[in-house]
Amino acid sequence: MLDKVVIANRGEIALRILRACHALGIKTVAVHSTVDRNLKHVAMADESVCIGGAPAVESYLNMPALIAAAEVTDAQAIHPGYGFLSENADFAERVEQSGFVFIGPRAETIRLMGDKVEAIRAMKSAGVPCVPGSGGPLGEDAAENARIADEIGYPVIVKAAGGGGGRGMRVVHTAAHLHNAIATTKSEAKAAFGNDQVYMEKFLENPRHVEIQVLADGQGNAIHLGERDCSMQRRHQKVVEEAPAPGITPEQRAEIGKVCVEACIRIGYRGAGTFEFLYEDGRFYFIEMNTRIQVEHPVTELITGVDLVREQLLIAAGNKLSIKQSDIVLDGHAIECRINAEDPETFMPSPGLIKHFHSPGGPGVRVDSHIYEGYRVPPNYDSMIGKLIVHGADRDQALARMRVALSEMVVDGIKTNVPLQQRIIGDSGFQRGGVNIHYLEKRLKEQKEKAIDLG
Ligand code: MV4
Repeated sequence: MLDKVVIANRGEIALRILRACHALGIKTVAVHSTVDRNLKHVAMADESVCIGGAPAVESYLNMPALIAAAEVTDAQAIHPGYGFLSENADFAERVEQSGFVFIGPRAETIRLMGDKVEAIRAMKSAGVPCVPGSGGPLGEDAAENARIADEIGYPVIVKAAGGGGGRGMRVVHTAAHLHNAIATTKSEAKAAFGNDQVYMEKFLENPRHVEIQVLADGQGNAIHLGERDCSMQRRHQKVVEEAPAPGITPEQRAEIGKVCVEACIRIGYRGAGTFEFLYEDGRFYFIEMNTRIQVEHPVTELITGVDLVREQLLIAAGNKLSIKQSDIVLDGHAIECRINAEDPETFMPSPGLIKHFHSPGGPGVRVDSHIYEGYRVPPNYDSMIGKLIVHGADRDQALARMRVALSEMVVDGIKTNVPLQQRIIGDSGFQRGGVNIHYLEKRLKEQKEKAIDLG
């Protein structure tokens, strides 16, 4: 087993990783920026190291400082959490070259999945269903690109190979706009990612976002832990996630899950990973793979009973997977509401001092949060201050528990999106289940127009 782990992150996920380490008897090193000395996990860690200034580039993105923190504390491994350097292949490589274990896939795998053209190529050849598309980067020949788009059928979407997560993409509805859209996406991609490669896919108009969680040991063993539905999003930021996805049958789950497991084995995947799919008209279309632990991992934990961060640590220590596919039995339903320090109407960040905090509780209620009374939310980072996750025997019970839990949650001193989450949980469309990725933005737009109507 590992002896000591550096937690190269902050906030709720740093605390989540710390707890998993301590439960395995692993010592922890918290690293933090100058404005993050008062983070909860810093107080709980065995050791802590200040790695730089408030801007993330000086601290949580500062590779030499993070590796130095592992060196001076004599740690063996670095857990990157999510965001920051978690999907940076160069960081993974430098961590390993410095003699430490990167808790995640091999650098080569991260690099492969970071190039969306190569990721799709690899997945397609491993038998994963993908969106009909160019099957490779677009060239300079306008007539050839027009032919590809005609064959796919409009509308199409032009995406940057270096993008992902909603960055660097453009929908094209007619042939007249294609050439310009490609040129613009290319030049934006060059500036944003230093890579002007773009590719084309059929634009799916009303899909759901359904993703499959996997675990693999890099020694020939892999399992899937079912799916999550993350369709409730705004501007590519997930707001509510749930597992299982409404309406997905056990047969569909087993089929797509098996495909993902076989792909993991084929590419020698190691660690926790997520296959992102668009789901439309009963079919799955692969779009991207995430090579990190994800924000929404708790909903999978609650329905499977598997501690995913513990499994990441065990795999990184060189253990074979101890869980078999037949051990994975889904129990009930879980829903997660992300709690953000933001104005629930304008979505403007709302950092500041938390004057009062009352955490919800009761059966099937989990709160993953680092906040406490007297904690000051800094303005420098993501506005997520925690996650409220509930489990129920079925979706209705989970919804009821979330409604009560949200009503118990008190965060005073700053604005939070709790009122927005209450509206979502009370919404008849969400209660029915299976809404698509455009649902929340449509409802918000309607609400805004209604407010104007009323003067
Ligand atoms: C798409 C799509 C429709 N058709 N690809 C946005 C985030 C990135 N992961 C991929 N995205 C999309 N790709 C095709 N071929 C629609 C989206 C999309 C989206 C996807 C998942 C969750 C929310 C979304 C919001 C807008 C657009």
